[in-house]
This record gives sequence, C-alpha cells and structure tokens, in this order.
Amino acid sequence: MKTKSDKGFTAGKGGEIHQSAGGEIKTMTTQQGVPIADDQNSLRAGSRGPTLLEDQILREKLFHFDHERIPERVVHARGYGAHGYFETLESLADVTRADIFQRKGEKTPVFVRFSTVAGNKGSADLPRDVRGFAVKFYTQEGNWDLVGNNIPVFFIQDAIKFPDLVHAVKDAPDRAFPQAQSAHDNFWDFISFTPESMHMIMWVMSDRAIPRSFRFMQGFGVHTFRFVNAAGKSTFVKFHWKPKQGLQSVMWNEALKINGADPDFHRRDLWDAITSGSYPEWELGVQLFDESFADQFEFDVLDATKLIPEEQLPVRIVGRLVLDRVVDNFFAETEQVAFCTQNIVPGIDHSDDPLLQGRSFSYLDTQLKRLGSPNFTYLPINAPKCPMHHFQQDGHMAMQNPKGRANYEPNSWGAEGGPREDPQRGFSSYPAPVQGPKQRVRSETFADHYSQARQFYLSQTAIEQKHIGDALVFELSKVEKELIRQRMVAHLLNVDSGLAQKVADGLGLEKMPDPAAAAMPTRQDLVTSDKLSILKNGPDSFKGRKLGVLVTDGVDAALFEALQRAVEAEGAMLKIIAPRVGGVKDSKGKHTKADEKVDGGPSVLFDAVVLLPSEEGAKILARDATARDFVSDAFAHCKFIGYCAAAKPLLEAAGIAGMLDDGCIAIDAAEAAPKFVEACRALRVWERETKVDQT
Ligand code: HDE
Repeated sequence: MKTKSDKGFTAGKGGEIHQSAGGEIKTMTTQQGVPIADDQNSLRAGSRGPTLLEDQILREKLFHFDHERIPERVVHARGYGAHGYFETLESLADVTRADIFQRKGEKTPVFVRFSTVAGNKGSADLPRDVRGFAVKFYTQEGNWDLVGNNIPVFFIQDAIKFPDLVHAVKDAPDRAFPQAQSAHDNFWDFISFTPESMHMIMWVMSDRAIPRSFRFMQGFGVHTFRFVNAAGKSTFVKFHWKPKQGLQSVMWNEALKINGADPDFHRRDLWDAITSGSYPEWELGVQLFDESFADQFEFDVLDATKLIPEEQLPVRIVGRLVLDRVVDNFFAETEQVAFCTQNIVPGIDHSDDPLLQGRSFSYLDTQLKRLGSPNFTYLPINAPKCPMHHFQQDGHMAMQNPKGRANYEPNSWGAEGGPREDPQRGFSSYPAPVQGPKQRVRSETFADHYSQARQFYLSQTAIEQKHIGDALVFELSKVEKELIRQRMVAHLLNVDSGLAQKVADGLGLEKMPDPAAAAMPTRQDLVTSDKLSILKNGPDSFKGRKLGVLVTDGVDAALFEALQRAVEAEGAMLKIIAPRVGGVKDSKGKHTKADEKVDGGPSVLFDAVVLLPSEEGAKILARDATARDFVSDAFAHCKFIGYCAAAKPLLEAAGIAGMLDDGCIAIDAAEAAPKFVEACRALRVWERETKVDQT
C-alpha cells in the first residue's frame, strides 16, 4: 500500500484564496483570539491516522457550526428586512405625547421586516398569503414596534383561536404537507367553521395576497390603538402605511411560475431597489377618532375583523418611511430582530382589542424561545438607541449588567445608586375605566361576520372580482372533502350570491347549499369604498418597475439605445435577456452583456417586455420553447409587449400573432420607445384577460 510520509502536505494553501481586492488582510483567529496557522487540516496522529480530540481549533469550529440555527418563527418565518428612517411630517402634539410625533422634520431610525405567514424560512416568496409589515422605531423615548400586516383585518377575533388557525394553515402533522399555502383541506375545514374569518378570506383571495413586491403593498396596524396627549386625553388611532410607488400585484398563474423561476423574487426586489438607490417609501397615515365616533360606528372598533372605511374616516398623513440601507448580516439583523406588540412608548397605548391583548403575551414569550435569553434586548438590532438604565440583571448572555453596588431600588446610595422613576416623563397607562363580571364570552357587537366581506367584494373592479372568484375556485378545488367545499359556498351566499354561484359553478357543485346560518343578517346598506381596490389605487408611472428586453446578435442598435434612454428617463429598470449570458453584438458591432440567459429570465420576472431580435435571431428563438413561453406568458399575463418588425416569427411561434391588441406596441423607430414606456404606466392590459382566460 502506498503511504505518504507523516509530514504530509498542506492542502488548500493556493495563493489565489489569499488575494484581496485591497485593504489590510486580517489574521484569522479562534473565538479566543488565538491566531490560526492552518484552517484547512485537522490535527491527526500521522497523515492518515485518527483525528485527535485535542484539536481545539477543529472542536471550536464544529461546536459553533452545530449551534448555528435558532428556532425559526412559529409564524412569519420567512422574512426580509432593511434599515431606514421615519420622518415626522407634522406634529401630533395635540393628540399624543409620543416623542416621535412632536417635531416636524425629525428623522427617527427604523428597521422593517416583511414576511409571509405560513411558509417556513426556506419557502418561496409568492404563495397566496398575508404579508407581515413589522416596523421597529428606535425613538428617543424607547423602541416602538408597530407589528402589522399588508391586510387591515384579521382571521379571528380572539387570541385563543390563533394556535388553531395556524395549525390548520400549516402542513398537516401526519404528512407534513402541503407547505406554505392555504389550498388544502385542513385550512378550509377550519375556515368553514369560522364565519368571523369571511372578511379576511375576501382579502386573502384577492390579489393583495400575491403582491408584486414588498415595495408595492400597503401596511396596516390592524388593531385600534390609543394616542394619549400630555394632558392625559385619549384618542383612538388606526395606523396605515401607503406605498409612494402605488399598489401592484401579480396574477395567480404568474405567481405560480415566479415561485419556480425565482423563489427569492421579493427579497431580491428589495435588495436590488435599495442597492441601486431606488429607495422605497411609504407614507404613515392615521385614522383618529373618539369614543362618540366609536359608539356610532356600525361595528365594534375593538373587533380586528373590521376596518373603518377611509371614506367614512379619512386617513391623515403624518410621516414617511424610507428604506435606504440593506442589512450587513441577515442573521444578526433580520433573523434576530425581535418585534413585540408590547413595545409601546409614552403617548401610545393598547386598546382592549382581545386579539391585541393576546399578542402582547405571545410576542415576548416567543422571543425568549427563539433567542434563548431574556437578554435579547441587548442584541444591537433590538437595543434602543436612546439611553437605557434599569436593574434587570444576569441571565444567559448578560452583556450589560448594572455597575456599582446597587441593584435594587429604592436605595440610599444617591447618584451612585442607579436610575430612578420619573412620574412625569415615564410611561403611564391610560386609566380607562373597566368593570364587569369575569366571563368567557364574545361580545354581541362582534357578531356581524359578513357585511364587511360583502362591502369589500362590491368595492372591487370587475377584474378584481373575477380574481377573487378564480382564487376561491382554485383553493377549494384542492380541497378533497366535498362537504368542506359546500360549507364554504354556503358562507359565500351570505357575502354575494353572484360570487357564490360563480364558485359553485367553478367547483362543479351539483346542488347549491343553503346559506350558512348567520348570527346577524348581512347588511345591504354599506357603501362601497374605492380605497379597498388595488386597481383604483395603482401608480401613474412605470418608475421602479422592470422591463425585460429579449435581444439577439444583430439587435437594432438605434432602437435598443432609444429604449434604454426611455427607461432611464422614467426611473425604471431594464434587464437584458439573450440566448447566451455572455451577451450579444448589436447591428453596429457593439457588444452588450446580458443579465439573464433566456431560460433563467422568463417574462414573469418583468413588468413589461420588449422583443428586439434580429431577423436571424427571431427564427432561432422561434424554435426555443423557453423563448416562446417568454412571449406567450407575457401575453397571457396581460403585460405590455413592445416588438420590432423582425420579431414577427417569434410572435407567430408563440401563437399570439393573430391576437395582438392595444397592449402590443410596434417599436420600429426610436420615437416609439418613449411612447411604449409611457403606455407601460398602466402596468397591465386588463381588457385582454377575458380573451386569454375564458374559464
Ligand atoms: Fe403575529 N406573531 N400573532 N400577528 N405577527 C408573530 O412573533 C400572534 C397577528 C405579525 O417580522 C410571532 O416574533 C398571535 C396579527 C407579524 O418578526 C408570534 C396572534 C398581526 C409578525 C405571533 C397574532 C400579526 C408576527 C411569531 C393572535 C397583524 C412577524 C414570531 C392573537 C396586525 C414579525 C414572532 C417579524 C409574528 C403571535 C396575530 C402580525 C408567535 C398570538 C393580527 C408581522 O408571537
């Protein structure tokens, strides 16, 4: 047998791994700071002999690796965060003493984490799901966490139902599927027994649950909170985030394909936008109201399955949020950030919403489980950026124990005895009078489960109503037990009979069930609200959107350059897709690199597309299945399609040459490029949908 000498050789010492782009290269050390001479080989008895237990460098490295994971969040496990600032646009001193709302123009640092709810940490970005929109404000009087969603209402009215809801939507305990989606028996079984969910179900079946990106969605605090001013007066408040970029969602068939083409679609979008300087921005709005408004409002303001229409109570814009910095380290920041609804500051207080009250127990509790120590508050992402003094001490990973002799108060050690209370500045709860017998009941004022579901549905455009119906048919078609489908249609009859009929037809139900028994009849008198529609609140610009341009060798240089100029002028992004990622040579012989090879850059990843092949290139692309899909998908997803004359064979091969409509725009001269980009501001050609989808 051939053996090497005990001296052996040193593997992995190739000079190339020590080359650096510049700057001082630091010496690698152990966690104890001991310089490491060899990080490629463990310590052995002989070059082929057993590894020695003595090897503290190997043991430290493996030990740390073995403990890298922390439990993922039980819900909202998949998320993506970024830093930014909140700017106060007007002083709200008359209604709240919260420090952050006192001075117009003041900027407060924030960290925001967006998330899906049901999927695990490694799931895809675009299942049909609610999105989390959690904001940590590092104010000068402590951290305020506004832990909201992109939908203004919730599935349930009482925290005691939350574990059941989450168990039902997540994968079944025996088979561990389906994951990261609600299209299965357990979810719809639970929902069909939970009429209070019907309003939320309308939202989740709408395109709100498949947003184009985090940048194009709204956020809501959901619950009613209280503002309290310096005189101790309380005003109820609901919080709204409104994206400056406008609202936008994708289509369901598109979402299914995006999840395969780029499961990181949303996180990549946020990263790309921020790193390219296109900072996403939201306005913070508040709906303010008093007890008398609450008393005369049709529903209970403590019921998280209801919203207050903006037409009934306008949203006042009081600030703006800008995200301008990506994280340095995903784990340290996005994974370790610990949002807690209990994190409120003087001037902001809870209401008696039973969902909110349960949350405030759950969030602190869950952080202890996830982060393993009550000292998670010292992690840089969680620590306040204002002074912090208290007598809490010790515990796992204590990082900042109080100095000096006193670890209690009151004490007689004067200034050295540590911090003292401040009755004026300190947090004080709003002294809302409370009385009543202790009982396990749901208030009768929470009993109307269908009226706002109907109002939401009727407030949508025809195309949005179609999407809601289609989504219900899709989801319920994945349900195996017919009884569950029937129960759901019975609920829909209480929302809108047309919708119920459409879903029953789509499912092939043989007989229409009776309407579900309702605790209260559905109100027919609620006026529709335009603010509930996405399409009525879209953008008026193509800014921040992505145009995918399919090119080949010989691409017309003049058209290509005109298009690039037009996209830049609009503030949009242009991505080049080509048969090879190495790029193409244009008609003037200039070489341009591609961003994607055609099968890695399907049209679902773009908001609109342009086909600019040469005549020869179009013939080659016409024979390529992925290039044909690029075109036919863009058409089916109602996108604007620009094309040059040479693209005809590709349009024919994709089967759309005979169906071209106003959204298919010829770009045969440079002047046509800016006109095409202008047309793209409408984002989609919705009139096309009924032609391409006649189900
Ligand atoms: Fe959450 N929720 N939730 N939730 N939630 C969590 O906390 C919980 C609810 C929301 O990016 C958990 O840190 C209960 C409503 C967001 O880190 C957990 C109830 C709304 C996030 C928890 C609710 C939300 C969470 C899991 C019913 C919108 C992600 C990990 C009473 C207003 C925050 C964690 C992040 C996360 C409990 C209902 C939003 C277990 C018990 C309503 C955005 O504590």
